[in-house]
Amino acid sequence: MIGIFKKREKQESDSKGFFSKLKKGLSKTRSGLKGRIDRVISGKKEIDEQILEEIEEVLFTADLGVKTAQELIDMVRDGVGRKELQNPEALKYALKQKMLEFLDVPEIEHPVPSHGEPLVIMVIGINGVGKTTTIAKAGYMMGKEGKKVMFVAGDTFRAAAIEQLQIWGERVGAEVISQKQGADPSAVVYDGITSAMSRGFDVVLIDTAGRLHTKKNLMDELKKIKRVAGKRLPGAPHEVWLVLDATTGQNAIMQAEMFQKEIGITDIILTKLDGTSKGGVVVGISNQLKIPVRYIGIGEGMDDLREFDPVQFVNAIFEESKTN
Ligand SMILES: Nc1nc2c(ncn2[C@@H]2O[C@H](COP(=O)(O)OP(=O)(O)OP(=O)(O)O)[C@@H](O)[C@H]2O)c(=O)[nH]1
Ligand SMILES: [Mg+2]
Repeated sequence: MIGIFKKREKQESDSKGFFSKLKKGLSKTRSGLKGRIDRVISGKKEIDEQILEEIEEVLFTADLGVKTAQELIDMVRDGVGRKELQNPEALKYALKQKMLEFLDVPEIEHPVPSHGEPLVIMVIGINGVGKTTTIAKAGYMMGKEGKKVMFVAGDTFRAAAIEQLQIWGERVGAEVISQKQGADPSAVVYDGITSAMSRGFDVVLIDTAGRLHTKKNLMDELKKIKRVAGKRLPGAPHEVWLVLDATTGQNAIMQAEMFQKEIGITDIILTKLDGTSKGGVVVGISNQLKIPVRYIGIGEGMDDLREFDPVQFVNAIFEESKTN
């Protein structure tokens, strides 16, 4: 039987070290957003039309996406019009609060495995966004929690993709189920889930291709994998993680819309937040897609994936030292 809906466990995080790493990684985003806003309002006592126009420009070029930037601007103009946002500090505070509101996206309901069944997670996204690395990092994290983790090499398009997953599996202590290059990914997934069920695995992470001959091929293949997984284990894949590369900015929003429409997603994983100036895209994705950003990647190491914490993120951008 498929369980009802799961309540996400809050991951314990070693906040301090991670927060400083997050802050460092987001320094370009911070200077592009908060830094520019500070320059616009510095020394000003009141918000006038010229300031409003300059703020508009900052927001429209901060990779938030047009819709989100517009909503922030409307909020600011409204507040100024109603004389609620008259000084620069109030304006900054209001922007921060509104971004937090956008980032507060409820979990998407999805089936959970019944007792004794593995949690099956399908990981999708276009090529190069960080799917395989995310699987490695997530597997490492789950292994540390005492879970028995399996990786399934569902990207059979390239031999190197299978090898890459095998290397990661060895490194993080996860079992890897694979077949040779060119094998039907759905067959590999079917075998993987069967093996995980009979050998008591807790989690199955399915790696998938990011590029096939055509976009239609890719979508058809992902749909088939999803279907076959559900046939083998009703409810599977319980979660579908879409991996997006933060450095692609607003393009990531378009990718999310496409995968959401074609496949359906339960969680977004945003990688490469370290060093990008386009971190504002997190706010745009959350507000536009209403799919929660579950984890963020801030480096290439196996320890560089963390649960996304909106408060921490906004504080890192607006440079405050508190983590909660
Ligand atoms: N800086 C940084 N690099 C990352 C992060 N996540 C992944 N990468 C790098 O991005 C590159 C692509 O990662 P992969 O995991 O191979 O991406 P993929 O989506 O599996 O790619 P395909 O299999 O080709 O579709 C690698 O060099 C990773 O090390 C991150 O959070 N930060
Ligand atoms: Mg890959």
